[in-house]
Order: sequence, then C-alpha cells, then structure tokens
Amino acid sequence: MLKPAATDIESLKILDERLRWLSAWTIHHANHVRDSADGLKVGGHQASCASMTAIMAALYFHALGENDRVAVKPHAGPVLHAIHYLLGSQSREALENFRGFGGAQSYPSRTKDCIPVDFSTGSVGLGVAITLFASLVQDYLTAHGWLDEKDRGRFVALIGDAELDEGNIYEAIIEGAKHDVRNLWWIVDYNRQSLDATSADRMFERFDEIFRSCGWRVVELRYGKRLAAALAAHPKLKAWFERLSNAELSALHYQGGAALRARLQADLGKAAAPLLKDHDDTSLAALFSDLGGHCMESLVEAFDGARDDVPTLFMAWTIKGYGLPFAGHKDNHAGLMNPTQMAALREAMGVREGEEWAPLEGVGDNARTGVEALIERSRIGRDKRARAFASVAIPAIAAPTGEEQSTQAAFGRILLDLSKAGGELADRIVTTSPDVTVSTNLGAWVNQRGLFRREPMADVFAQEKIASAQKWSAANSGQHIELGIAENNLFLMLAAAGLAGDQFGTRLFPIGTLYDPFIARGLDALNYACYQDARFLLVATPSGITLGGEGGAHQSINPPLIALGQPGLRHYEPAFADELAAMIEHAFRLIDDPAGESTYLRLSTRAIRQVERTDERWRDGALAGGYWLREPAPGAEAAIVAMGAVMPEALAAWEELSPDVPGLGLLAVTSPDLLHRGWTAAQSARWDGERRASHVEQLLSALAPAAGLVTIADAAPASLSWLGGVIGQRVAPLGIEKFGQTGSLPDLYAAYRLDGAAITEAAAEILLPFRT
Ligand SMILES: Cc1ncc(C[n+]2csc(CCOP(=O)(O)OP(=O)(O)O)c2C)c(N)n1
Ligand SMILES: [Mg+2]
Repeated sequence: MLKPAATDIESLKILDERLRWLSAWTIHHANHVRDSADGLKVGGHQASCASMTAIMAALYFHALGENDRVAVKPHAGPVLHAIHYLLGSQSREALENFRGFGGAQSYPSRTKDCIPVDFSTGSVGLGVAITLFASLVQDYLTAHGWLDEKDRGRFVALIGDAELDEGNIYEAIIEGAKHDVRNLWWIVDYNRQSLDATSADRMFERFDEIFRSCGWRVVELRYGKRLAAALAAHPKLKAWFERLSNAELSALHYQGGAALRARLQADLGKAAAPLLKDHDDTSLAALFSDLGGHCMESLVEAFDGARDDVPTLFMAWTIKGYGLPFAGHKDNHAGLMNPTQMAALREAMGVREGEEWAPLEGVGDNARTGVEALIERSRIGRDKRARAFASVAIPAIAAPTGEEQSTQAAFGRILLDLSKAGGELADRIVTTSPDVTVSTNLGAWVNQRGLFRREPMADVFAQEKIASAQKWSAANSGQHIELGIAENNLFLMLAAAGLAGDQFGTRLFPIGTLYDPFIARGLDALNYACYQDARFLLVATPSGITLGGEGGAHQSINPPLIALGQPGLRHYEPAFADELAAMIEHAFRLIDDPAGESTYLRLSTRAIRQVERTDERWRDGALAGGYWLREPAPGAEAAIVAMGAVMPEALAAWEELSPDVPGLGLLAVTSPDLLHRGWTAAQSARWDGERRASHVEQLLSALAPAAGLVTIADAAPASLSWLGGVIGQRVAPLGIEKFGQTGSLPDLYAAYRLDGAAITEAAAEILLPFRT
C-alpha cells in the first residue's frame, strides 16, 4: 500500500478521537442513560477501549486489506462497533442497546452481532491463537487449489498485554513455527495493566524473546515521535524514563503534569530544567503520554513496514484509559466515567449535548472532507460474508464388515474406504490429531492421503527401507495436519478449519481425533469453537475404563456429561459399526447444513460381536439418540438401558433375565445428549401449544409407567440416570464413579460394577416393588 498522504494522518487522528468518544459514549449510555430493567450493573470497559482506539483507527482505516481478518481484544468490542458505525454498517439502535438483548454484544461475537465479526473473542488467549490456525487453513486451501492468491489475506489479533499470560498462545506459536506459519500480525495493546492491577515488570522483553525464538519479527512501538525526540535530546531523561516501573509510570500518567514535574525535579534536578522550562503541566503530561500505540505516525509507519508475510508481533505501548480521567489508574479496568466526567469529556471533544451519536460530531468543516474520504476508502468487510453450505454431496457410508469389531477400528476402516473410493467429500476432508494419529486409528487414512506441509517432507524411514506400517511423508497436497500434543491447538485447529466455509468460501470437513479424557484439556477451546459455530467431527477414542490395560490415568468418565451441557456439539456413542457408519454420514451432513452442528463420537477399542439386523428401523432411532435393540412387551415392567462398549454385558444380562422378567426390553442409547434435547424441546413446544412426544418419551412409554430401568454406561451414571425423570420410572444407575486402576476388562468391569452380575443385582432391586 502507498504511504498515506499527510492529510490522511490528520484524518486518522480524528478517527482515533471519534472512536474514543463513541466507544466511551456507547458504554456510558448503557450504564447511565438507558433505563435499567433489572437494576443490575451493565458494565463495559472504557479504559480498555481508549487504550487502543489509535491502533484500531490505523488498522481499519489504513492498514487492513479486504481479505484480512481480525480477532479483536474482547474488551475493545465497543471500538469495533464504533468503527462499523462510522462505516455505516452498524446501527445506532444496536449501539443504544449495547449489552442488551439483541444489541451490540459485550464482546465481539460472530454469531450474535450483526456486524461482520471475523472471530469471536471473550475467553482471553483463544481469539489470538485461532488467527494462527486460520492462517494455516488459508495455506491449506491455497495449496489444494481452493483459494486464489488474490483472495488471500492477513490474520490480525488485537491483544491485551495480560492476555500474553495465557499458555495457549505459546502452544500455538510453537505449533506455528513447525508449520512455518505466516501472514500474521499480532498487535499487543501494551498498557501494562491487567484486570486487577499493573502487570509484573519482570516479564519486560521476555515476551519478545519468546516470540523471536519461534521465528517471529517483533516490532516495538514504545515511543511516539514527539516523546522519542524529547528523550533523544535528553539522555538522562531517557534513562530516567526507562527505569520507571510499570506501576510508577501508570501512577504518573494518572497523576498528570504537576506530579510529573515534581518527580522529574526530585529525581533529575538540574538535568530536567530545560525540558520543564519548555513545557507547562498540560503539555508535559501530553508529551509523556505520547507512547507508540497512541502515535498515529508511528503506527502507520510500523504497519507499512511489515507488509511481507513474516509473522509479526507489534508491542504497542499504550496507557490504559488514554485521554480519560482515570488514565493509568490501576483500578480502571471496569471503571466507568460518571456523568460529570462524561460531560467534561464531551465538552473537551467538541461534542454538543444531544448530538452524542452523530458520527462525525465535532469534526470541523475543513477536516470533514478528508475524514469522509478516508471512511469511504475503508469500507472493507462491511457485509457479512456469505457462508458456504450444502456444497458437497454426501455419499452413503457403508458399515465395515466383520463379526467382531471395535468402533475405533471401524472408524479407521470407514475413513480408509472413503479415501479409496475418492470423490469430493473425501477430498474435502482434512484430518488433524495432537500426536495420536496412529493410536486413534487415523493411520490408514494418512497412508492414503498424506501429511500436509507447504514444503515437502521426506519419509526418512521409508527412504531407508526401514519397515513401518505408517507412511510419514508430507506434501502440500496432503490432507492430514499433524499437531503436537497440545489439545488446545487441536480444538483451535478444528475451529479454524470448521469456519473455512465462512472465512474462505470453501467448506472443509475437519475431523480431529484425540483420547476421550483429554477433551478436558482443551475444553474452553472446544466451547469456543462451538460458540463460533465452527463445524467439525471430533472423534474421541479410546474412552471410559474399557481401554483396559492402557492406563488408569487415561480412563474417562465425564465427557458424555460435558457433551450433554455443550451447545453446538452432538454426542454419539455407538456400540456397533453400522451405527457408527450412519453417525459419520450424518455428521458430514450436519457440517454442511446451515442449521447443523458439530459431532462428537465417543469410541472404544473393545472389539464386540456385531448384531444381526433384520431391518433398517434401528437407523433413525440410532441417529435420534436410541432404539430398542430388544423390543419390550407392551407395558413391560423393566428394561435394561445401555450405551456403547458395555452392550455385550447388557445383551448377556438381557438373555439371562428374560425368562424371569417377561417382556424385558433392551434400549440401546446412542446419544443421551439428543434424547435430553428432544425431551426439553418437546416440553417447550408444549408451552407453545404444540403437543408432541419426544423420541425418548415415545421409547420409554412402551414400558409400564412405573417400570424399572437399569441404566449402564462406561461413563458417569448420571449420563443415563436422568431417564427416570422422563416418565417417572424408577432407575438403578450403573456406571463409573471412580477411576484410576489399571487392569484387564473382566477385572475392571467387576471392580467398577459394569458386568452382568451388577446388572442382575440392579434389576432385582428395581423389580422388587413389583414382586412384593
Ligand atoms: C480466560 C479468561 N480469563 C479471565 C478473563 C477475565 N478478564 C477479562 S480481561 C482480563 C485482563 C485484562 O487485561 P488485558 O488483557 O491487558 O487487557 P486491557 O483491558 O488491559 O487492554 C481478564 C483477566 C477472561 N475474559 N478470560
Ligand atoms: Mg492490559
């Protein structure tokens, strides 16, 4: 991009001021002007916004290209809204309703805001890191011929300095270094304040070192032009300034010119005299507030100087609350100006009372033309981007054959078959795994489709003719992105790849695999992916205690409960290979359906005898959350309700108990999540006057109203025990409540009461009221 004309700098400075005003006013209006419906604090972060209005003005009105995507620091959300308000793509109503229902959201939200938000933010650190994975997805799409050079862009993250304490950021840049990631700008609002106080001085320059060692260029924007010149002219002053701790500097910013003068006199004596003579208190305060992140010339220069594809960290020094009465105060994070302070700011900014919302209020006639022209030129990303959906034909997915199979092995077979059959879906699948590709059975797929790297990577073992079942060469045509162990990265990778349809117009079908217990490691990133409506298939295997000797520490208990409480993610837990095939096919459809969602498959390494099917009726039930594997007699007094890998025990118990319990049913639950959702959805539909029974109500009403249910799953018993509440039937729940002991399957099932004996005992107990 060309160097901006000198007048543009002036216009950018005006826009910086406008953003500071509009963001502060939006928050003020929500807290002090709008009627309160509940008396609760509304909140907002005027100081966090003021900190980066110059950075965001320089970015949005100068530096961003039309394909660039930005993750905005959550607490600067009102600045983003103000930018779109100036661009004409945000309404005054939405700003007036800031933090209200349906209004501009507290933190930028892709799904809830009406302006284009490239990445949601809120949970600090995640919005930063996803930009790195989005850049990787961009490279992936380009390499596969789905994205033209002209449609490529840069990924920008606007970061609070306290965000740099989030470990997931470093997990991401380590991964990025391995993949030679590029086209990233991460811009730190280095105000040296967090939520609670000023930040620790000891990390000074340490962050730079960490980034540099991962191949990043670090650009420090410490001083604005005026302050840099003043400090260059007074070497002692520079040394003094640079010795100030974060807390001292912040306190001085807050105290202002008189305090600065007194401190300079006390610390430097005569050496400070020439400077103090040249400045009154106001201009002294202004001079020392001229940090890099507030100096438009410095920002524009820095952005213009980093237009290659080298990942770049900008450390832009700022003052939290710049230009506001609580600038620099350590308690200003959630600080709100009171009406008197706001009125003073309004006066100072030349905003007339009653004209607070006028976009260019206070901009003089001479400057207005330039500002308007700049806004006009910057109408980037005004419209929400069209999302690519229903773009790929999903073929029927056949179940692998074999009398005995584990769901994990069947998953590997299904992917292998898909790969061999070829076709568009297979080409659009991208798999990824945090160093458990082989142990989650993705190996055969990877042998077929190869690892993805922009630069080819030879398989040294293959070249050396060392026998190995696993090919491990990479090319830019590969379809598997191998990650290091960090599970946070897996979920951010899935989030980024799962947004490819929105971000780049080409839908990918991302499949990520990991061990079930380690979902917890990346849980916030998983939640973040779902919150943004990213679409993917998560395959978690092995799971439960059924992994046997693989290790007590790897046993998972609560992921089905996690899934039960996770919007945007549907849990399926198949027992048989044919169920799995149906679920995978359905999951692909859900990825490509505007009203769809992501799917989590909880699989097992236990090979079990497959059932013989006499018809296809099970299929719809399996996809809806459950079906009768053994139909109960009408009004039966009991049923066994089982999920997943423990189905053989349930079937054996059914055989054993059937002679004594006539009409005993066996319900195969494939998704407690879907059953529960259907149940509550039917309930709210009833409130709207629509009477229909949910799938789970239909299933359970085949039994007597007071029937007993023995529920069993290799998971927390609460995954299924709630079923008793649907009709009011009694439940004897079996499942895992403790973990950690390694052992063979029979030993573990006996110890944790997942075996046939436990089912029989539970059934006896639950049937007692009928029999006495
Ligand atoms: C994962 C997570 N933990 C905690 C918070 C609460 N929180 C919000 S902002 C913030 C720190 C603010 O400091 P900084 O990132 O430096 O932003 P600033 O407002 O100073 O620009 C914290 C702890 C959060 N949003 N996300
Ligand atoms: Mg900060």
